[in-house]
Amino acid sequence: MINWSSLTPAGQTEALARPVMKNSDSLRVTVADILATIRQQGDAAVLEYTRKFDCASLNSLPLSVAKRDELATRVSADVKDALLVAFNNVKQFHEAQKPQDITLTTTPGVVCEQRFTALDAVGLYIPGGSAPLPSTVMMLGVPALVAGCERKVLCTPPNQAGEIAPEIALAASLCGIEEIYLCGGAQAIAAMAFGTESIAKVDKIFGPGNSFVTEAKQQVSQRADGAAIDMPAGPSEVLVLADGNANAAFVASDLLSQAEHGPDSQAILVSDSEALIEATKAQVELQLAKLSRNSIASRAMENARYILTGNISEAVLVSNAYAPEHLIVQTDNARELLTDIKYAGSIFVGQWSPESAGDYASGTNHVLPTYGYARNYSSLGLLDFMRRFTVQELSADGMRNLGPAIMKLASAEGLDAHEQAVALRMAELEKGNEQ
Ligand code: HSO
Ligand code: ZN
Repeated sequence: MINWSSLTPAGQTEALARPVMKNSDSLRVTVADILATIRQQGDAAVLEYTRKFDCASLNSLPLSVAKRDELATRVSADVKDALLVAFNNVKQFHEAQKPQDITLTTTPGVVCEQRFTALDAVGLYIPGGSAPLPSTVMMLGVPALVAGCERKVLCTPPNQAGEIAPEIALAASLCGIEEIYLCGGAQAIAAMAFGTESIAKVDKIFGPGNSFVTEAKQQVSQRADGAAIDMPAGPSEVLVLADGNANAAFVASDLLSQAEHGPDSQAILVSDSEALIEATKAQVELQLAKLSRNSIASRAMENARYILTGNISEAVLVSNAYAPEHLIVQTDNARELLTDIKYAGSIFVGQWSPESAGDYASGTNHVLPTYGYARNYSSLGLLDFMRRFTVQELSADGMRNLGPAIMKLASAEGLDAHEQAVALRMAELEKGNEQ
């Protein structure tokens, strides 16, 4: 247990430090090599990497819509019902995010507009790994569907049978995803960013992944011939802020839901109650023993931090300093703390709001800024699948009214052609030629 007020400022920074990310030079070089190979050799290279890492017998990257639908029929009825509940809530919440266009007259005769349009082609990356996540297909696919993106491309590594999990297929079908390619890792990111014979290039790539995927996303986002990306990523994390009245079993279960994602997951409890911290630790031991992913969760919990503060306001300051991906507030009057909470990817208010609700089914998006990026990045939403642009129109009156200011500024910047573009029009208007 860390006693916050006994730490020096440097000690406090250290107590909240995240693990150093392994963007080693060797990772950078390996990924750069993969990207270059895919750009030169296209499908053949993607297929070769996929045979090496995922499925030795794979002979083609696309998974047809017919196969998607056949796989989807294998999902049990109750899982299908649950997926539909989640799909409907996520869809409702993202539909409510539709932005309003703006039309404004700034000066008489000068009209400025802001409009929104869907991105044409989006690439959705779904990792393979120890747990295939159909929930993530929905978190990426639903906003793409609601935004109206013309092409929704999903890349995910195949299993050894050269297929994908039936739940992934069903989630893809609910979201209207028709282009599915059986590939993963940096090679999949490269294929979507640069395009290959069978995978046409996309405009922006979304979704979580391992360090290779994250590095590949960073690299393609820096190239003019690459693709934009959703956000930088690091290991997933939760910070639970709880007082002495919180239910220790609930708190422990929230820490463990994060821990079971991966050995590098970060779980932090901040509380003003020593008794709650002790009770939570005991609950963690009890619950951990029964988890099927016990070994993953135990490794993550070795790095868990329990921080004791003098009061709840100080606990909020600790949370703000950490800027967690998920913040769970289990205190009396939890909602009242919202005004003081500055940085968090998503906030779960009160004891009946576990992270699992947002991970699966409440409606909010579970793709969130990790690694402290909650300070300057937002949770994924509809607008990430859209582009904003402006329109303007000046009438003759608008030109008369605004022209002098434009000419003054152009001349102050020494940009004669800019000034001329207005002066010529003003001269025409002075002659009475308004057509
Ligand atoms: N907690 C993860 C999302 C997830 N949880 C998917 C379960 N399935 C990152 O926010
Ligand atoms: Zn989760």
